Amino acid sequence: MSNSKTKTDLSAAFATLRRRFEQSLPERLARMLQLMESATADDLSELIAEAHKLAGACGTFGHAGLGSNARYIEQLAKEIQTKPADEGLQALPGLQQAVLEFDIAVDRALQEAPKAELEGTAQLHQSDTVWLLLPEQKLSTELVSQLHAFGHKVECFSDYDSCVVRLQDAAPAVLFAANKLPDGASLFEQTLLLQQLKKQQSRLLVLSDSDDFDLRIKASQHQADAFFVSPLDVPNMISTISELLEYGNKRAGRVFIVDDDRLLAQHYALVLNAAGIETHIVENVRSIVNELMRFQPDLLLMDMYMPDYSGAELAGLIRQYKSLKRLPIVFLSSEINKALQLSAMAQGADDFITKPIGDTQLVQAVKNRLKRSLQLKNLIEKDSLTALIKHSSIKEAAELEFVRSQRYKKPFSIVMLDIDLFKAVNDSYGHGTGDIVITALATLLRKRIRKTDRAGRYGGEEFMLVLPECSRVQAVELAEQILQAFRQLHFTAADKLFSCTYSAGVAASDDGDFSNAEQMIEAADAALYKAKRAGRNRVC
Ligand code: GH3
Ligand code: MG
Repeated sequence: MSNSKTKTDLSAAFATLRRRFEQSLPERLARMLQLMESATADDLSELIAEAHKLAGACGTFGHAGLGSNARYIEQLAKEIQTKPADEGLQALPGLQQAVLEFDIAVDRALQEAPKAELEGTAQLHQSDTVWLLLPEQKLSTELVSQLHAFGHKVECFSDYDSCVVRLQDAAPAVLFAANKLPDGASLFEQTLLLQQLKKQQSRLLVLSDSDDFDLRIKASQHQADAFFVSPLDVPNMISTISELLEYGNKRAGRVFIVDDDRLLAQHYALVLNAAGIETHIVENVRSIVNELMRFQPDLLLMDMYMPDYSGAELAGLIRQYKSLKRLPIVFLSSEINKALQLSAMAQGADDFITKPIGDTQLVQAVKNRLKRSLQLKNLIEKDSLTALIKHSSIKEAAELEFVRSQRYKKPFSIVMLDIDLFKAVNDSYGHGTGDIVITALATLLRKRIRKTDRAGRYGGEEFMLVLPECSRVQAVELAEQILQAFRQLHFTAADKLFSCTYSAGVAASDDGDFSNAEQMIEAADAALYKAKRAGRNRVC
C-alpha cells in the first residue's frame, strides 16, 4: 500500500469515527438531561461517569471546548455528591444549568462544518542503510564486511561534509560516526549534520576516542542510541545495529488498549497504527488475560474508570500472573487528581497519561514508553552477543507453547541445533572469529523463521527454535533449509576462507507421548546427538 493511499484510508477512517462520536452526542446529552430531572444519588453517579467519559473523548474527536463543559459538570456533580443532602439540593440548579449549557454547546458544535483534521503522525524512516563515518580505513573495511554478512546495506564516508551533502537526497537508518576525525573536525560541532539526522529520524551511534563525561553528555543531548569507546567492541556494535534496525523496521511495538468507550479506543488504535504500532482493543474484559497472552503486547494502555471494573482492579488482576508481571501498564485517563492517579498506580501500573491528548502527543508518549520497555525487555531476555532470547526465556517460550498447543490441539515443534566442531574454529582462528560465526548463525535463524516462531541461544554454540503450528516434517525441512544457507556463509580470518555446519535434532509435540515441554527438549537433544554421531552436518 502506498503512503498516500494509507493516508487517505486513514483520514476516511478518522472521519468515520468522529462522525459516529458526534452522532452519539445528542442521545447522550438527552440522557444527561433526564438524569438531572430526578437527580437521585444513582443518577448523580451515572452523570459523573458519563461527564468523565465525555471530558476525555470530546478533545480527542476535535471538540476541546465541549471537553471543558463536560469536565466542569463532572467536578460540580462530584462536589454535590460530597455535600450534606440539603446543601446538595441547593446546588442542583447550578448543575442543571451547566448540563443545559452543555447541550446547547453540543448543538452549536454539531452545526459547525466538520473540519477534517488528521494530525500529521511522524512516519518511521524506511531506509535500512547504515552509514559509517570513521577515521580508520581498516575499521571501516572490517565493519562493512561484517554488516554485509548480516544483510545490512552500508555506505562509507570519510568526512562530515560529504555526509551532509549525501543527506540532501538520502538518509541512513543509522549513522555510526566518530567524534573526531584525523583532520581535527569534531562530530558535535557539525550542527547541520546533526540537525539533518534528527529531521530524518536517523539513529546516531557514536565512536569516541576516550570515555569522557562531557562527550557522553553531548551524545545524550543529540539523542545518540549508543556510545562506544575505542577500541571498538565489534560484535556488540553489530548487535546494537541489528537491534536498532529490527526495532525501526519491523517492531515499532504492540499496544493493547482497554477502554470501555469503543469509539475512543478505535481512534487511539488508528492513530497508533498510522505510526507503525500494532494494536489490539480488548474484546471482553473478562477474558483480558487470554487476550493478553495471545497478543503479547509490549505496552498496555488502559482507561481508569470503566463501568464494571476499574483500571486499578484490572492492573492488580493482571499482576497476579507471573508472565504478565513485566508488562508495562499505562493509564490513559481524564482523571486529573494527582492523589487518585497515584493511588490507582499503587496496584501495579507504571505510568499515567492524561486525556484528552492530541494525536501527535499520544504517539510520542506511547513511543517513548515503548522504546524504554523494549530496551529493558531486551536487556533482560536477550543474549548480548546474538540478540536472541536467552536460555531461560526460550525455555519459557517452549513451556508456553506446550500449554497452548495442548489447549488448541495444534502440533508444534522444537529444534535444537549445535555448531559442528566449533572448538576447532576457536582454536584455529581465535575466539573473536568464533563469535562472528555464532552471531551469523543467530542472524540467519532470526531471518528464516516466521514472526510467531522464537529462536533462542540455549548455550554457547547451541540454539533452540520453538515453532508453533509446525509439524515434524515442516520443522525438519526448515532446519535443513537453514543448514543449507549456513553452509554457504563464508567467513574470513587470517586471510583464510572457511565455512561451518551444524547438526540439529527435532521433536514434534504430536510425535511422542510428551507430558511437558522439558521432555520435548530432551527428545530434541537426543535427536541432536544422534545427528552428531551419524557424522554431523545433518538434521535428525
Ligand atoms: P561438536 O561438533 O561435537 O559440537 O564439537 P564442538 O567442538 O562444537 O563442541 P565442544 O562442546 O567440544 O566445543 C564447543 C566450544 O564452543 C567450546 C567453547 O569454548 C566454545 N564456545 C562456547 N561459547 C562460545 C562463545 O560465546 N564464543 C566463542 N567464540 N566460543 C564459544
Ligand atoms: Mg558444537
